[in-house]
Amino acid sequence: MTIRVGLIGAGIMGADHARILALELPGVTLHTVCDADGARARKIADEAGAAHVSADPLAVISDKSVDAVLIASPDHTHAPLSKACVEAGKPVLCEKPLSQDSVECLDVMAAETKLGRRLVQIGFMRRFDPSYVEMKDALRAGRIGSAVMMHNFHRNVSAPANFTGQMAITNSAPHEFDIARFVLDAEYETISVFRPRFSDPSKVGSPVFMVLSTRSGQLVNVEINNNAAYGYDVRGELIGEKGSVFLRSPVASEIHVDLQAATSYPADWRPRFAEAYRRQNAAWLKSISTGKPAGASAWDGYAATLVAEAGVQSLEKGAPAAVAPVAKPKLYEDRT
Ligand code: ISE
Repeated sequence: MTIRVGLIGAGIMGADHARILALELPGVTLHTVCDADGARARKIADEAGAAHVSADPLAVISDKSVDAVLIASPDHTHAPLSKACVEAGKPVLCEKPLSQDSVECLDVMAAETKLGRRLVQIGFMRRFDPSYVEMKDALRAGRIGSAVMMHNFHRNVSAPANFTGQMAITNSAPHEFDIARFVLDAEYETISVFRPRFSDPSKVGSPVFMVLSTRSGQLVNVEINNNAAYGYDVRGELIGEKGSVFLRSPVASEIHVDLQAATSYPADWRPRFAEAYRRQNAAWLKSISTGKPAGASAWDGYAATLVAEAGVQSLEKGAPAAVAPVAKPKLYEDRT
């Protein structure tokens, strides 16, 4: 049995997902590639061996020969398309963030609750990254004692062309909001966002520095610098009462020349998280076969969006903002 996937969005991440499904994972066929840009859809479909292209996401979702849907279209389409998948009874892997508006996340959860089944997995791929997995495992095993703090650094070479407004907080930082919450197994209470001096303050995606507190008393800091210039660089350290876990990024080689030793940085997130994406997508396909949800749920998507919203408020007001979630629906009680 092969799972026939409809891919919505053939941009950077859509193309990467098409490649992973076509070349790296068994038991899956890329059935349709859908994009508003027909030539782009065709190119990605040809590269990945997909037989069909489309410009209509809703037609892909309702197509009876599509078993599951992968959404990698622009952020504002994520929630409505995920909801349409749930209403069509189809499993969906939706790129992060689920939405930039927490009310839309509630809508998706309401659709799942009505159905009585979880069909949405959010593309928080760091949950599958070996270095974060080891961090969480070390904490769970008691090796570093109780968690006290977590430092997070997220640097891009330059802000993506589609960045507007506060997307450092609403598009980039959700990765950290989710992974820290996942590693610590804790919910946030407050967030404070600060903006340091930057030579071009009007530049979209200028840096932000955030401090979050959890309901279990830990502090989490997050630096987002979408215009770090030198490379794609994600760092992190979890501090426990008896020790700490420091993330290592995969580096294949180190060059020694001219009296120096050097390693290189990737230009974007795909090489850094290649293994995480592959494991995430494999887990998604397995969850479709077994019917047992994997990875981040719509509730996790909501949690990240809610804290991002509070972060934007904090930046605007220049004061800490409270993170106040709705009661967790029963459907999301089981953590994966
Ligand atoms: C982008 O959307 C991603 O998801 C990347 O992982 C992240 O590094 C980047 O900052 C986001 O804009």
